[in-house]
Amino acid sequence: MRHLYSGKVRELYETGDGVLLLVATDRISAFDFVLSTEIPDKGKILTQLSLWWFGQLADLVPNHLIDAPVPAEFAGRAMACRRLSMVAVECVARGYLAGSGLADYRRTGTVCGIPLPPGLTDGSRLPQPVFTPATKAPRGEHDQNIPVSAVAAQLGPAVAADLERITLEVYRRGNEIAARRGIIVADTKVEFGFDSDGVLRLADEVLTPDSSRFWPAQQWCPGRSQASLDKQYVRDWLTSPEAGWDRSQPPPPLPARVVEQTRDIYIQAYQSITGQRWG
Ligand code: Q0Q
Repeated sequence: MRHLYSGKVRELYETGDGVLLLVATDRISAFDFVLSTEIPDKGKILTQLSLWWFGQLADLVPNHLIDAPVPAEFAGRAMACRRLSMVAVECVARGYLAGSGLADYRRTGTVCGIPLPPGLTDGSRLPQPVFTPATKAPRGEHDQNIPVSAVAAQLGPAVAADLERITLEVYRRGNEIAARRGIIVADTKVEFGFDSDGVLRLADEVLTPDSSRFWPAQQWCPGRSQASLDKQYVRDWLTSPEAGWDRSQPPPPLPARVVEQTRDIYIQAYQSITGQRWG
């Protein structure tokens, strides 16, 4: 097996017969650091959630999954995929204002050149979801938001229109399904690639708390940063006096109770979204 890429919390391998394995680890990132403490089963839970979402979205768009065996060492936390020619654009859909979208709005009143109504704030729900593409930044840097016109210049207007349409459809369906379970999907990032027949396919992971902002709907309150469904315990502990984290240094290891609380949240999210019990 050949190791191709390392991401913050994921690895990409290629098997001997050309099958790609998208492997999720138990690593967790916060404040742009990969923490030294792992969350047991996080890789398995998010992989199974992603596989469930691919099934829910199969009528909207073909995907990169193939039915191929996964090595025992990655059991449950790897997706076997066909190799695609990846689209070099981060396809993001936003239904709410946060992160780089909020920063762009505060600076320019727009996101990716799309004018938004005045008076919006952190966590505001947008009048309708917007497609906000970004360039793939080098490791350790943040992606740069770009206008759809730049995607059309790079890939052609037809492909740009397909990326926008499908990204928004994936977001809408994901947010609708999650909302019924009390979870707001504020935004999500999806990746696409072309297969050897030129078919555009949904790739990577989809609608996980690592690729999306998951907010508990009951705690949604525009005007401040929203509680993250999966990472708030980690963030709150890291910024607590108990942690004593010197921000110029890597974060300290997490206490066992924070690890267990976070693992429980991933299990609860999986069970409530998919309707299937974990384990
Ligand atoms: C591909 N990645 C992501 C990544 C670091 C994953 C390239 N079907 C595919 C896929 C997929 N998915 C990729 N390439 C060709 N065919 C996925 C961003 C990066 C670790 C894991 N990069």
